[in-house]
Amino acid sequence: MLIKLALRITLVLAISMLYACGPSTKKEIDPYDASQIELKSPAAKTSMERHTGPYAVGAALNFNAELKPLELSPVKNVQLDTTHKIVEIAPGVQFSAWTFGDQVPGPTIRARVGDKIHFSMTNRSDEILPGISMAMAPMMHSMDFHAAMVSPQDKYRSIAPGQTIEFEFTLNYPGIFMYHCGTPMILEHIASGMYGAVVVEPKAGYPTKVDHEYLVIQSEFYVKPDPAGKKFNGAPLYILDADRLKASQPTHTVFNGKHNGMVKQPLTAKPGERVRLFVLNVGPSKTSSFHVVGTIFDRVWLEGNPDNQMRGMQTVLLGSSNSAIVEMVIPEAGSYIMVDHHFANASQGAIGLISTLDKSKEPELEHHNMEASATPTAPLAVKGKNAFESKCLACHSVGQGNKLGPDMAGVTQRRKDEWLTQWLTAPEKMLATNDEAKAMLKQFNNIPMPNQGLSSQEIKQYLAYFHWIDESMTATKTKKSEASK
Ligand code: HEC
Ligand SMILES: [Cu+2]
Repeated sequence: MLIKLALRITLVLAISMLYACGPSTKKEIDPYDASQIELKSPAAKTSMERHTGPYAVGAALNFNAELKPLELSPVKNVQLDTTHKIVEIAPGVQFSAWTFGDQVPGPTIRARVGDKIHFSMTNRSDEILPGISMAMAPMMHSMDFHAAMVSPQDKYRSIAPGQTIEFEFTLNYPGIFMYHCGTPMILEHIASGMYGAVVVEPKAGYPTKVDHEYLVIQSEFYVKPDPAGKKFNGAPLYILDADRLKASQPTHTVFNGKHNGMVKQPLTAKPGERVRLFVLNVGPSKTSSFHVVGTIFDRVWLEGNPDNQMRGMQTVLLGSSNSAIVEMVIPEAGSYIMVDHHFANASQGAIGLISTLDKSKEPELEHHNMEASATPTAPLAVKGKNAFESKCLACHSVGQGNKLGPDMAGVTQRRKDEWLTQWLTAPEKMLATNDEAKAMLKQFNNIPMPNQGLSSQEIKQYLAYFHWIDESMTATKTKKSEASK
């Protein structure tokens, strides 16, 4: 009995001692301590043996915004060849680009801390791609991985057309790391499209669970029509504008390589779901103030490393080659707008949507931002636009689909000016007497539009604005169909 009691006391003592001095005696190991990370890698090899076939090969590669889950092999074999190619960066803008893996941005490599990347690349800028026998002189290129810790003189050396370079490195830090061509003039190689991302997960994965993972890369283009008037598929060919590039005056600022690309094809999520965005600002010269209209970033991991955590952020500021993982909840049904909150950049195309709606139901979405970047010049229409934005946007959109009331895009095509004037003067009278108005009321959940108390002069301004909208949209459409001829 006594022995038992003594035993029990010693046990309790031992446990409490463990608790008391546990944290202070246990040495925290810094996961980034030099003893914990791998700094050695074999020398790069170059050869004249060229890759043939596909330009991008590897199970760890992702080609779209939606990322596949991590592929588990500890060595990731990745082949990304360089090509010269024409890519459409905005409707009708065929740009003469240089690529990794034949796309802009290049494919995304997904891996995890401790993995080795075994990389190989053939400079295939000398291959003549179908339809472009035009002058895009083959040239030297190279690969610079921000995810690596290696000698740049060894691994990042430039190779000539037809050459292949191969090297290996270990991923030591989690994050979203840029890769790009490092051949002088680096600025020109990046602005021509030679960049992409490596997403490196922490060894034990992320500390949160999400329903969707998407990649958003922001970048600028600096383009001008080819001075010799060259065409591609009937549309004018655009080339790099070196003057604008040096002056940091982009013509397009975009997400994932395409002007308003994710407005046309929104990322999707359901109400209540948690979304993880891997955001990288490539630049080359602008800063991004990344924001999602309608929600708050629950967590922001600067550079994509959960060690660098911030909570409850409205925007995250990303310099050239900075990145962040942002996680947010989609609160309710709607279209949440991703923008660079430097609105001059957003109006150049850095805009996209995370939508709970079926994208096939929102065919007019793409028009919206053409409106945002354009402004009428006629004074009457300008007044109409300003008045519309302060009095009507609560219930109406222009080209963004129906809200409480109908989308105003195309309204002058559905209704005569006379009808619109009567409607705006006294909607309640129209709802009582006019069959079209009655049908519309039914369609809009029997919510009557309140009389806005507008004067006849104000109504003229709204009509001028609506006509300008529909005319500029037709103009855009005609331009597009000419381009596709
Ligand atoms: C409180 C919400 C609300 C506000 C504010 C509002 N509207 Fe409306 N509007 C509606 C609704 C709802 C309808 C659809 C008809 C109905 O249900 O009464 C409508 C219909 C219209 C139509 C007819 C569209 C068509 O396709 O025929 C026009 C034009 C219009 N509104 C213009 C305006 C203008 C201009 C303003 C600002 C001065 C404005 N509305 C402010 C709710 C609103
Ligand atoms: Cu290059």
